[in-house]
Amino acid sequence: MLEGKRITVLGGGLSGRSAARLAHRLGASVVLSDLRPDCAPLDGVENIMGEHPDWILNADTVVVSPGIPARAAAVQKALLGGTDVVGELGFAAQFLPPEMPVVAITGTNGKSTVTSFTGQLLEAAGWRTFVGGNLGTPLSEAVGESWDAAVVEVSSYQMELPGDFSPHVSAVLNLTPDHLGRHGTMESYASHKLRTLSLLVEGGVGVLPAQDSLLNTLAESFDCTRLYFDHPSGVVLQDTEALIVGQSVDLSGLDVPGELNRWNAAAACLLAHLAGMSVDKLRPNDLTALPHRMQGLPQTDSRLWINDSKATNVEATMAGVMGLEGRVVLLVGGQGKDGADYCQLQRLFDEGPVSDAIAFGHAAPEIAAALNGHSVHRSEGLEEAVALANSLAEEGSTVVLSPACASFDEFDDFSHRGRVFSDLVTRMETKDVENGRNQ
Ligand code: UMA
Repeated sequence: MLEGKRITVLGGGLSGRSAARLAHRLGASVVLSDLRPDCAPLDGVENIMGEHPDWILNADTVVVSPGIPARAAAVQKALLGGTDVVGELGFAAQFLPPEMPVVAITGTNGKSTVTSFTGQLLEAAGWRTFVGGNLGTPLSEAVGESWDAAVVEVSSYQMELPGDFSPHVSAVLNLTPDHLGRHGTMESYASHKLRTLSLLVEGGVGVLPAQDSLLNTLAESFDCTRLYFDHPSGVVLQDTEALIVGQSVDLSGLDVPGELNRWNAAAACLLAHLAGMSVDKLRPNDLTALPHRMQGLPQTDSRLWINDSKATNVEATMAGVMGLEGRVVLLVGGQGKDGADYCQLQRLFDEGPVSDAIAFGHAAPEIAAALNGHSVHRSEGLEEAVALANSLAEEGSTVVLSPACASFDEFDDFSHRGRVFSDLVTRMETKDVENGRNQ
């Protein structure tokens, strides 16, 4: 399909390697280039590591990894030279069968969970479903296999050079400031998120949160059918069921904790239905959480421990923790982000379920000050925080790690932090059992 074509791929990470392998498989002569001199070479392609020299930009197509901004010198030079320049997602999308339903899911928070849930629902209902994109498996990996549907998490980075990516359903879950270092302004960030609506196939459906007036105003100019989360035209939650365009789906046995997960499950039911699955085949009670995202850990006593390490900003922590029930001990902290407003967390005490918070890591002093007047404890690092939570949490209560901060003061990334948390909880519970606490 690409015989005789010269394709240059910029970035030798997950997505770049996957695009380069795909282009090679389709017959192109491929250059893979990464600024890191120690980037591992790929078989079957020309590897140019340590630089992006000008000559590699003289190609039929330059494929750009999402982590490389469109304003980067190499990308700008390729564009100025008239070369076809496309992001990895758009490059892969042109090789997907046009009739295969593609669901694009974006937003600031929750998009990985809703992507995973939508994929799980379609799989469980009998459709072979590709689940990936920003979530981890590049879309290039979907090409060449036979799928009934693709559910794709889309980042604002991937929407800088979207190429022919054209979903059948596009959901924007929510929008709060993020990635401003890359996009410069909130307007620019928002316009990249909303681009998923402008790319819809003819007759495609956009889904937005009914209550978000900013998103709805921004989306007014797009000429597509619109449905809404939290609205009878799309999905509403009612006690133990979700109404999907008016049809009931039972959520009474949902095994993922918290009100936020109930919403995520309901949203996923709507998206799976819009992909073409009939509502009566949807089984949300069998959904399992993604690691580190409101993930309930195996219980050994009547207390529930939740790993929400992926909550790296205040909004994500508010959304996850506010919907928990019973008495909640919150572990919050890590490496603070510029401009974070920890005072918002007060609402978790005043209007939400939090009885005690344990602030840990670099941001602990700032968080403790913002929560002055509430029951806030301080600890150096996560290990000490877990031990303290163990002594504070009574029978029947919930302990949630939902840090509202980045992890880099103590860990490699959020998943490292989440794994350490799970290990600490397991070790502590084993010790408790040995010491007779749980007998
Ligand atoms: N590089 C260059 N030239 C440059 C800049 C970088 O060669 O000018 C090289 C780096 O040296 C590095 C490579 O590019 O080797 C990294 O590429 P990348 O950052 O695009 O990373 P990938 O491994 O390809 O992962 C990407 C997404 N990463 C980003 O968007 C930053 C992954 O999302 C995604 O899972 C993966 O593709 C598969 O689709 C991660 C992410 O953090 C999870 N996303 C952000 C988020 O969720 O907030 C948007």
